[in-house]
Amino acid sequence: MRIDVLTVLPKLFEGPFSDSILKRAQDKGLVEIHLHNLRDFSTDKHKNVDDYQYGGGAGMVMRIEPIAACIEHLKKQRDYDEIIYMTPDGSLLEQGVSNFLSTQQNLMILCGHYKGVDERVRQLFITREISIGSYVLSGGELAAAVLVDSVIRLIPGVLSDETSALTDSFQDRLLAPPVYTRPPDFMGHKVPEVLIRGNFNEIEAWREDQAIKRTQERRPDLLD
Ligand code: 6GU
Repeated sequence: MRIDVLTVLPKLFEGPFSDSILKRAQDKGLVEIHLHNLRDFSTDKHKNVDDYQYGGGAGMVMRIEPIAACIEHLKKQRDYDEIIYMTPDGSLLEQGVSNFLSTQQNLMILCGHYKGVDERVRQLFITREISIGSYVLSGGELAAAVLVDSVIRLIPGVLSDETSALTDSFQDRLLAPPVYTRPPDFMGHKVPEVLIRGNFNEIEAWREDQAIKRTQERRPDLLD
């Protein structure tokens, strides 16, 4: 998979993309992440990427020209399956969307900033608008990093334990059951007997039961 990220703050990605699972996925050649600084596509003398909004009001708007130039530049080189805009008014990111995106070849992700992008960018180029939750971030960058992480870990070969992505919270619309490791007794707080006994069927049934209980208590909306 190839992911192109369009941003005014490429530095924000250096941390999340250069460690752990995302680093390993890139090192293994399973994913290529390319960062593009929108400022490099601005043709005015101050390399401005934003401007005042028509009609007045506080906050700058990202201009269409640098964004269009960057998108066209990339589209000339390959076809994109999705051109995603990260925005608080997009549709809420859910596991199913990450699952779908993980099967695609070429993704482009545009990070919004300031008051967002000129509406015509959305009309002309964007195939999908995604928000990661009902709160406002300073820009789309951290949200894009969240999206990229959730997608890349689903690509076959990225996780060392191939099955573990399947037992994540949300993968079957249930939260994950509790997990334990040694010691079996920590100052009187014991690991549940059923896990210690080691009967596979019994453990599976217990986990299922715990997952349902936990989901009922914490995220009843997932069960609807
Ligand atoms: Cl995608 N962008 C911004 N700026 N804020 C957000 C968001 C995205 N998702 C939730 N809050």
